[in-house]
Amino acid sequence: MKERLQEIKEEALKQIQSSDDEKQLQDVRVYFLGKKGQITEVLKGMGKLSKEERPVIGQLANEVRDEITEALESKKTKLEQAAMERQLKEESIDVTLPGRPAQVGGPHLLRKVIRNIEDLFTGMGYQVAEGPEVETDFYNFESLNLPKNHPARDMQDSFFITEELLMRTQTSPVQARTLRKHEGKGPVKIICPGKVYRRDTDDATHSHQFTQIEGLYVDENVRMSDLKGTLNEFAKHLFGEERAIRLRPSFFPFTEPSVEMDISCKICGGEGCSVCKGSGWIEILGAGMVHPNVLEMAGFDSEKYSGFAFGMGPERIAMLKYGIEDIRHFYTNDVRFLKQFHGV
Ligand code: 2NL
Repeated sequence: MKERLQEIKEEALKQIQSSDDEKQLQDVRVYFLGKKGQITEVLKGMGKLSKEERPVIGQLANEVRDEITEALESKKTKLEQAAMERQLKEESIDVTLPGRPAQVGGPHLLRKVIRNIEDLFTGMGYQVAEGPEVETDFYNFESLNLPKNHPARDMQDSFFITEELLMRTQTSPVQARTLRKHEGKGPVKIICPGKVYRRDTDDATHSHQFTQIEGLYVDENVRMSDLKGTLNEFAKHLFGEERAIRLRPSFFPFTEPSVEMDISCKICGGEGCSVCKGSGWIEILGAGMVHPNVLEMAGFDSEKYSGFAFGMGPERIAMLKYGIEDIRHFYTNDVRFLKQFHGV
């Protein structure tokens, strides 16, 4: 029996040594130390031993059991340490690797065009004014010489919210509100950028939501020549010193007389090409002398005061300046499109 116990011990230690996971160790434990294990098997034969031999074998069996248990424990610890080391190695971070560059954003192209125009006009003494996008029928239409049922309202299909409220179709109501705040006293010199809404079907040149910049200068003795000089400065600032402007008669309900401004075509130098449709001129904005009715409705004496106003679409300006062929590019915000203008 002594030899058998010795054999069990050696065999167990060998198997423990060659185990390489916890499941194998558990099997070894059951096989040698379990209820039906090898040591129990040996102890069953104790009955045949003499009184003197029994405690000796018993003690030896205990020692073998303790040694195997200890070997199992220490192997288990070793396996756990190895697993931990492997995991640490796999999950380690190499802090010497180069970092990923951060994506740097920038203002949207439309924002930049609007800012550029704001900068020019604030340099000429204008102030930037803003107002609500949900507007009353009064400020959006009536105060601008567009009474209810006036046929000129058809020029701007609108999103009405109630009988009296709508999404503004132009930024002019901001100017009408600002004029009213001045309580009949000039000068008023403002530029109004912002979003406007019209019931239009979206395509390459139309959008149901777009932006506008309007300007207004009201004071004593403001004349058409002041308008022309201001617009000339604007055209040269945005499109280049070599550009010429021309004013053509037009119609707006809120100005009289009204004009449309064209700039000379840069692409063909006035010869005529596809961009200017053969005319040598490109339409940029609408303008005119503020209609006396608009001044009176805002509380200004139209005998004493006069003024000019103009309105333009920053999308159109940007499309001409940067050769953009579809207005929808401004709103879909594909970074590949936006990125092209980070430097401008
Ligand atoms: C265009 C034409 C224009 C105005 C806007 C205006 C505002 C007041 C009084 C008089 Cl408060 N006029 N605004 C005047 C003429 C033209 O816009 O084609 N815009 C894109």
